[in-house]
Amino acid sequence: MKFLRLVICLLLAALLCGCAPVEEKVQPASLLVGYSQLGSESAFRLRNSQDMQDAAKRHGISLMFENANQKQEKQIEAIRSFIAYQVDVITVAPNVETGWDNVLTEAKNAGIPVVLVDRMVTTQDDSLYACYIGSDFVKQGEAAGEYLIRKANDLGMDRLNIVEISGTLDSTPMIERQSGFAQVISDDPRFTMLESVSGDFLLSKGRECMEYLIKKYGSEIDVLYSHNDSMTIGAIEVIESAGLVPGKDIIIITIDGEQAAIDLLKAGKVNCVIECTPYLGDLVMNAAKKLAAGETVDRLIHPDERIFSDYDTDLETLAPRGY
Ligand code: GYE
Repeated sequence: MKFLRLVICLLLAALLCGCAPVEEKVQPASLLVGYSQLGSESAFRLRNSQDMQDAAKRHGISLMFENANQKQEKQIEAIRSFIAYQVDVITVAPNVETGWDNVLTEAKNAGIPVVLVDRMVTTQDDSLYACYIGSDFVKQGEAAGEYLIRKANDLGMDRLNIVEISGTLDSTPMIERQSGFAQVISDDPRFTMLESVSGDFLLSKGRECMEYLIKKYGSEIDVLYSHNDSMTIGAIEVIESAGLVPGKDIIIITIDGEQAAIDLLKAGKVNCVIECTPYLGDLVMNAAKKLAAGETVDRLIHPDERIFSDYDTDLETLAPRGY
């Protein structure tokens, strides 16, 4: 009883002197975002994963990160777990473009907005995702074609045989890098596409593809158009083993812009590196915050990207690429 009297007296004293106990400052609940990452197949992908996690921390967002290791069914499982957790926003880098309608409809029915990161999906129902944040891959393919035309003109070459090592079949970057490049060169009679083979964005498969192409076409090959730097690195090992000089006997155009590719460009072993930035985290987290607040965002959000080539004079001043 005495204790109760003491507490009441203390509370009365506090109230009288206006220093009532301060309300516990309630932290706003941080957003909960789910990210279904497709895998770990390249330096680009590893950096994208890290950047998404770093950006979530910078933005005070709780990120549920799931890596599917190149398996679409694991991405679908991850999205279903995000729905069960009732995350505020779902973000996903879809490995391939098809097969998403059912799970994205489940997200829509759960009232959870979806942000596509780095790759698109093919669907008849545009309401299944709020926006796409990533590169314009058609533009990247077009840039590759435009570089090749410039190089052919400067070298005065009237016939060039091309081989293409493409990315993961049915993935947006593979489809659009191939179409963008073809759109630019297909009307030019100097260019012949000998063959396109898929290296699945993997260094090891890039090596296998180049072994196959060199065995089949040998010194007929004038140009290698490779959809990512990892495959290019594997291909260059094979080109050199065959006694050919990369960047001279074979003009090499590659995409991503990882440090290793820039180093090859500086060494003259690659001729053109088209940047495809993995640093999408801040763009994604900004969009997630807006969507969670009920705001709309642009449907397509492309990062700024540049082209590096043997025409550049600033290669020695480039900042480290970070991937
Ligand atoms: O070019 C490659 C990665 O989706 C744009 O996927 C990305 C591509 C990138 O494996 O390195």
